[in-house]
Amino acid sequence: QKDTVVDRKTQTKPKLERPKLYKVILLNDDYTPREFVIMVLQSVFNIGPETGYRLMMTAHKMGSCVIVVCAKDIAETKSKQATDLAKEAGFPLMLSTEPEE
Ligand code: NFA
Repeated sequence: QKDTVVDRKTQTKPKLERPKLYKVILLNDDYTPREFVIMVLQSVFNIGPETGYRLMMTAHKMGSCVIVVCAKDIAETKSKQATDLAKEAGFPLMLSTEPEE
């Protein structure tokens, strides 16, 4: 049987579904100290002090703030790590995840 030759121009690229991305959201509360929030952003997300301060203040004023957008498992692991750090220190700080549009 002869090989079928497909013109490169008529070939279609296989379309791979890209995995949905998730937002990690910092939620404001009345009790977690500002400095502690900045420290958690630093240690869990490698976010420096200036950006950390800005994100913390955004959540403080607006009620919540998107910290990072990433794969679902990473988003869930990091939000749990951050929430657990706060829990161990006795603060009610919460981070949640939600899928991007
Ligand atoms: N609202 C907190 C306070 O005034 C600070 C805070 C910011 C907590 C962002 C949680 C998230 N100490």
